[in-house]
Amino acid sequence: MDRRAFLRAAVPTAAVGLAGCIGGSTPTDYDVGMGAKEFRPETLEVTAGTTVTWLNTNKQGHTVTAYEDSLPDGADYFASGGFDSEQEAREAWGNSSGGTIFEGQTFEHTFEVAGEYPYLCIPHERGGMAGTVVVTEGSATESGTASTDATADETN
Ligand SMILES: [Cu+2]
Repeated sequence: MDRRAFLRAAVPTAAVGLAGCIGGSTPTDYDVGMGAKEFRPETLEVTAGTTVTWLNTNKQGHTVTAYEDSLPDGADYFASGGFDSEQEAREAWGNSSGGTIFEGQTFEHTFEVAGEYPYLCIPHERGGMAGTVVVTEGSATESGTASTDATADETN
């Protein structure tokens, strides 16, 4: 295949991709924002099966790194950079700032197992930058249960 022809053909697609990822405004559809030294909100509650999106709303680089020892039984490890363990994530950060989420970038993780998931930002660990995702049992079909609970609260 003629390489020049291929490149010409590929340019429009690449341009669209860039517009979607970088050229656009900061994403507004996220669950947890990263400030200078904190996650907002610090504690997020979701139902099992929910995909949580973190967005770095700050100029500094941050990480989302799960505390491995605190994960619920059977839960997948998660860390920005895609590392399989906390040790791996910490080593990568120490070696080359691996796993950094830069300004305007997002990180996603889907939580399948109920329980509490404490996590931290490695570069700001000493500043206390940490958060928790609380995953409760349930699915979209349980919205009826939630409204029942709300009604019960009102009558009590
Ligand atoms: Cu941080």
